Amino acid sequence: MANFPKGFFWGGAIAANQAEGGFDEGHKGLVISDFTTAGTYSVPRMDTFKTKDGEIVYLGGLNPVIPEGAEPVTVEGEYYPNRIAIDFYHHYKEDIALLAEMGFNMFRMSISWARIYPNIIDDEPNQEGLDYYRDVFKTCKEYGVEPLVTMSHFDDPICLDTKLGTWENRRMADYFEKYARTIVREYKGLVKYWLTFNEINSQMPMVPPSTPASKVEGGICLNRLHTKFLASAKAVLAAHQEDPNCLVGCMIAGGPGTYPETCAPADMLAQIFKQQENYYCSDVQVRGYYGDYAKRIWKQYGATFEVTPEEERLLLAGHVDFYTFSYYMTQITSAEPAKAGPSGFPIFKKNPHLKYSEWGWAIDPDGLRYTLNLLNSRYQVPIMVVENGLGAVDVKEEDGSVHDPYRIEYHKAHFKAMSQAIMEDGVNCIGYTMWGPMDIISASTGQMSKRYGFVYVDRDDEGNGTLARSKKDSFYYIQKVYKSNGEDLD
Ligand code: BGP
Repeated sequence: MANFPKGFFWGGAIAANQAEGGFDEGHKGLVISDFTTAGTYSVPRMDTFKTKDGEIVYLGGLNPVIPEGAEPVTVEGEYYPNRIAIDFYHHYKEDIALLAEMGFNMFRMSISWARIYPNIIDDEPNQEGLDYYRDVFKTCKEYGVEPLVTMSHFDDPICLDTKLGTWENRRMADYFEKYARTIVREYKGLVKYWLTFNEINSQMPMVPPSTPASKVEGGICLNRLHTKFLASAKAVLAAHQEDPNCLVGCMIAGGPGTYPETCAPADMLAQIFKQQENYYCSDVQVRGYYGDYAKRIWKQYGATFEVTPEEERLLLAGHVDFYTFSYYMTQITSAEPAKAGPSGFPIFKKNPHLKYSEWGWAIDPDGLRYTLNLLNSRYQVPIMVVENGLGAVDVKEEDGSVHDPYRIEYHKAHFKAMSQAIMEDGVNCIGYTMWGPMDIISASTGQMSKRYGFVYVDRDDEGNGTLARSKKDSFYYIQKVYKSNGEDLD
């Protein structure tokens, strides 16, 4: 029996703000990550702003609240790694050629909204931005690589937060629809697969509902998410109108892969609640309506927004065509709530059955099989794993080689688990795009040294290096796997 079905998509994924650079080129508008400092595993990244009184403030966390009237500011002495990133903006031809050489038949990337509508409310799109992505997609086509394009990957134009009232403003859904319509129309025939918002559930309230801050922050997050659901539904409808052949998916962080800490009933209930939080976004986006448990979550976080009958109809009509998710790790849940770490991410208890990466992420290939099974039985739509990989420190040898057996082992184990889920368990998983096929800037820490790539990029955590690309050992392993449609995994 084959390991993977014929026509399976094999690829890798990047995001504009973590790879492109060219932050002030091509008439692009500014985005929040242009003002996000570098961090480490223990030092959180910060966004730098100047208040209307001239005070410099550092804002952290996943959902920072920008003081009224504050504007982003470049602080001398700070390093902003996303501004140049790995300069995919100028290296895309070389990079896509390397991906094709590895046998990629799919490449997930994102369009930066600010390259298309620098101020969101502009009447006309920015032609330079349109031309840039057109050439990227044409290059993919020349190599037989199918693009999978995320419309929004942690990359909101900054004016959204400073001038347009954040995602709490329901009009954002209309602006997003306009943007989606423009890009789908523009790239019809070049791009068939789209995703609306990357890891939309990363905007879920992070603080445990029992803490006082959660009542304000949590309510705001859920209200903002509601606008994003409306925006996603509008984008799906617009995309289908513009290009009836295109398919639009959602993108969820992590999937519902969690384990109860013990078999105590209270831990099991905590596990179910945690999974419901993970289903919160995908239920709306895939099924077209909020799950019954949403009422409990709204109450816990003090969310007070109304869902109008018109919005209900929109969400139902604008459900997505397929489900995608990022899979890095599983988590432990227990009745005792997780504490928030320095960068706002909760710190979960360690699973004694698993090994952990240098950045503390659980390595759990079987969890991928378990997650795929859960998702398949819940949604019954095609699934793609659109992020997965090992962030690790690589050593470049004198002769330029990089020996990364740990990365090969990681992917091998995940390929095997994915194969079992598909071929033995019957999961309808149609593709896999690992994270960061060439090294890029880490989203959580801003580091280059957290490398996922099969292609090494010469750049360090302070912005030094030639940006030259070279092949790691894993490059040849992946080439063997992808070119054999997963037949040769060893
Ligand atoms: C996901 C994001 C990506 C990516 C990845 C790895 O959450 O969608 O943007 O960066 O995680 O995380 P990191 O870069 O922090 O290692």
